[in-house]
Amino acid sequence: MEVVHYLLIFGLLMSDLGIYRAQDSIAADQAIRDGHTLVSADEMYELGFFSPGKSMNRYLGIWYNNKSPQTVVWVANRETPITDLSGVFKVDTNGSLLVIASSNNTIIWSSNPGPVSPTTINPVAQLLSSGNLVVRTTGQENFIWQSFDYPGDTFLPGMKFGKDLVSGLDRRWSSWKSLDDPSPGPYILFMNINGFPQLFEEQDSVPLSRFGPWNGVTFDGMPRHISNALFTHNFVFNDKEVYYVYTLVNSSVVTRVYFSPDGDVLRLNWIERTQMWFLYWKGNSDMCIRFGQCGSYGRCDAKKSPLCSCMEGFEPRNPDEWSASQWSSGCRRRTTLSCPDGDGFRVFKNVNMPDTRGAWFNRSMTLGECETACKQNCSCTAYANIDIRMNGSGCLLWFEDLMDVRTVDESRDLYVRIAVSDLTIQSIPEFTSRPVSSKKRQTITWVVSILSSLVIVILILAIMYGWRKKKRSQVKIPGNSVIVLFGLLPFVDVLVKPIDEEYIMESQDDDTELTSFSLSVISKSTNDFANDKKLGQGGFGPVYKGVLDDRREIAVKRLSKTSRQGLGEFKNEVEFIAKLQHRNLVKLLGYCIQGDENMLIYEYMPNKSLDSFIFDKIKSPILGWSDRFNIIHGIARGLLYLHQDSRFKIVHRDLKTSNVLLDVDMNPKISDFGLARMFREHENEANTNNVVGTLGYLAPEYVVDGTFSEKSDVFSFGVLVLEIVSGKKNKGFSHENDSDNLLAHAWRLFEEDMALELRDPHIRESCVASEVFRSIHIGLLCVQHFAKDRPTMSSVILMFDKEGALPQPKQPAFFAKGSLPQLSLASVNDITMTTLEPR
Ligand SMILES: *[C@@H]1O[C@H](CO)[C@@H](O)[C@H](O)[C@H]1NC(C)=O
Ligand SMILES: *[C@@H]1O[C@H](CO)[C@@H](O)[C@H](O)[C@H]1NC(C)=O
Ligand SMILES: *[C@@H]1O[C@H](CO)[C@@H](O)[C@H](O)[C@H]1NC(C)=O
Ligand SMILES: *[C@@H]1O[C@H](CO)[C@@H](O)[C@H](O)[C@H]1NC(C)=O
Ligand SMILES: *[C@@H]1O[C@H](CO)[C@@H](O)[C@H](O)[C@H]1NC(C)=O
Ligand SMILES: *[C@@H]1O[C@H](CO)[C@@H](O)[C@H](O)[C@H]1NC(C)=O
Ligand SMILES: *[C@@H]1O[C@H](CO)[C@@H](O)[C@H](O)[C@H]1NC(C)=O
Ligand SMILES: CC(=O)N[C@H]1CO[C@H](CO)[C@@H](O)[C@@H]1O
Repeated sequence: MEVVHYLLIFGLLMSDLGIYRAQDSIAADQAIRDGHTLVSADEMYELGFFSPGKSMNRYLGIWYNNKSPQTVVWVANRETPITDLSGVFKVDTNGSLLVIASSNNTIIWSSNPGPVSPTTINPVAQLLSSGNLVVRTTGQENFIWQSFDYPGDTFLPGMKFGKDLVSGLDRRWSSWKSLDDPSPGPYILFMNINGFPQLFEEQDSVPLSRFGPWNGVTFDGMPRHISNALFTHNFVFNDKEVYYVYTLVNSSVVTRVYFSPDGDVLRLNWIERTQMWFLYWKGNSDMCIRFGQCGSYGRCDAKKSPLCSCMEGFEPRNPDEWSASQWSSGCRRRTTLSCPDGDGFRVFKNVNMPDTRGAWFNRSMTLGECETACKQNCSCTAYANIDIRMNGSGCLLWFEDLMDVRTVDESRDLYVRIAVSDLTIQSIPEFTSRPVSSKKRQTITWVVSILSSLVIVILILAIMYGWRKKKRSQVKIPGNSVIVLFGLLPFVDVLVKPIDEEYIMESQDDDTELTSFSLSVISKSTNDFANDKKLGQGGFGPVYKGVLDDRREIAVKRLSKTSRQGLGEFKNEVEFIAKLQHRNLVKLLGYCIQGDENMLIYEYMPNKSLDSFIFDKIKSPILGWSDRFNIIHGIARGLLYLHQDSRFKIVHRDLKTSNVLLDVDMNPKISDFGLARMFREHENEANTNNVVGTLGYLAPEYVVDGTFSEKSDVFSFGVLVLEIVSGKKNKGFSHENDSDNLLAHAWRLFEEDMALELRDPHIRESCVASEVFRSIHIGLLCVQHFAKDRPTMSSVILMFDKEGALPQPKQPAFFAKGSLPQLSLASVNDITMTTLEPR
């Protein structure tokens, strides 16, 4: 059997003999030099020196053998690179692993296995098939040292993630600084054992997200199906250690959990057919995962707008901030508690467990005992079971304000102490609230909860059955069943580039799961792309209306086959829109990729785009002031979401009337993300040589310098508001006074106290003068020349919602007609993708 280990691949320098061969272990008299590698017995992993990304530095690391691009799973000298090719890896006779720069004979890194007696050991280092680099005494099983105890940014099957309470060893992850630099970046993920253990992600020691606590089946708040297909996982929590571990069901599956330099937690699977890593699951995808998003007693629901609401019985602590989407101040009780007699407990269903860092627990108590314990202590704010299996067991008690409560799909009860007078407030039906005193209600609650757990069990069984059926029907495709299950396989070729190019598709959440439509279905639904089904021309190709067999109406965006630039936008659009969910953003239903066809399928917007109303002589009168005001509001909220509320900061870059679609009820939805750009957390501004967008909506700093930021969207928003109010296009605006454009005209009227003159004659009757006036005022604030003078979208929303005085706008950009930029493309049109050369 040993022979198998000695495969000839690249080779290893047998120090004295000079023979190169591959093996999986080295003894104390051997060394691995830069250029040579160790390979694990199953040939899965390889150890040697490498240079990450564009860097020239050399690091000792472990990566997947035979996978391209090189995917590193562990690095020894993360912070101390070797700058030349003189690196040597060896085992010291005392059991230490050493990385040495032989050009100057310096020890760059050592493993320091702790107190090992040098006389008794005869150490050997071995790269196991699990990817674990271990040191042991020859012939003995237990490890003196193992790389699994010092994880970096990759979590492999069999690794323990958490704390050894006896030795104090804390196995936490830290992301790389960048793809070129493996030294620890700002993000860490670790097991926080204060109170009841949970996982925390921190950025520069500030909590970013929280996962857990473990509920017996999975981390609370995570979908349970995640664990089923590929691996089993477990959480061990006893006097000696607290850790999480996962084990593959079929060891031939290649999967890893990766902590990216941006702080994202991703599970990636290797797909042999396409030779690519495929994103299977992403840990922190929705906005509610941001720790404390809604403050104390706030409840976050990613599917709702606004994101945060107060838990029933609570009200915003600071209503002004709250209505401006600044939720961090949270909520407070409507009625103060009068413990012990005036309080009861209200059941909250479908919520995850609040932050347990300050919680108390006992794993053998029943829910009844738990209730008694909480009732007896007036500082106890809530209680719940720990383990959801077997009808629930264990007791968690909270003594502080409840933080980080999110709405989740899994049913789980949290009992929160509330004044009796608040128990019946709002939507929750009578029987779910339970005053302490009422025996009768208690019985009802029991009956109801037994009934509802039955229903849930049946539901779960039904889902599992359906799921298994789905799985069975798809397993035929060799090697890919796992991915097919999650529905996005066709994207592998087109969209999922290697992870270092940051093309990431989310696929895990049933609600955001995109459907793959077949070409024949789409073709049929659009009458074979008949001309009369054409709705218009989008940024990268025509858009058609379709009707599916189930009568659902769809809009089909078809990428022109000739457009190379279009493909980039197409990918961009999918990348963004799939991540975003908001009432005022258009919803992507699925895609169709077959042969050389690339299409995106959207919900159909029966009332077309905003420009088809406001600039149309016949339809313009239909759109009265209240509709217009509502549309302005909706666009503002959609934009605020892009800029601030989503986990990412996104600049749309092409906001205009034709990109605002209207649904049945004339609610606006922002569409066309082909040009959108994502900003990193601390990035505020970017620069481009390729100015794209549509004339008339572009901010001056963008046209002139190519600089864009959220403030360039604010500018476009301002133009849009003035257009909606006036019913006139900014581009091509004409007026008896020839020297004015729309912005200058609006400003002049405003200065002369005649702002209302600007309004569309069609809204004269329906308008509310104060609202029109305020809209013009805010519009003018948004189109000010200097980006720094323009308000952010959150202040725009505040300005709309409140009555107070507004600042005086300064002169708008492009004040005189002649100052509009002279552009190399003179015949520009309203279609996106006007490419301008910045001066
Ligand atoms: C030895 O060489 C390595 C790699 O070139 C370098 O990183 C290190 O700083 C050098 N140490 C000394 C003491 O010169
Ligand atoms: C083992 O040897 C290395 C290098 O000689 C040294 O740095 C390390 O401290 C030693 N470790 C122990 C446990 O003696
Ligand atoms: C594991 O997966 C491989 C490849 O998909 C398959 O050939 C093999 O039968 C599986 N083994 C088990 C035990 O399911
Ligand atoms: C936990 O609760 C059980 C049952 O009530 C009790 O016997 C046990 O002592 C408790 N343990 C602790 C640590 O409080
Ligand atoms: C209530 O619980 C808190 C926190 O565990 C504790 O400090 C306090 O002594 C308890 N009060 C009573 C009356 O038991
Ligand atoms: C769950 O509760 C029901 C009703 O109290 C009981 O009949 C059933 O045996 C319980 N199941 C388990 C696994 O404890
Ligand atoms: C045109 O603008 C000039 C200032 O540039 C102003 O004096 C004049 O009254 C304006 N005319 C009309 C018709 O608005
Ligand atoms: C104002 C307007 O035209 N509204 C229309 C929007 O679309 C729905 C559905 O087609 C129509 O019923 C409305 O009249």
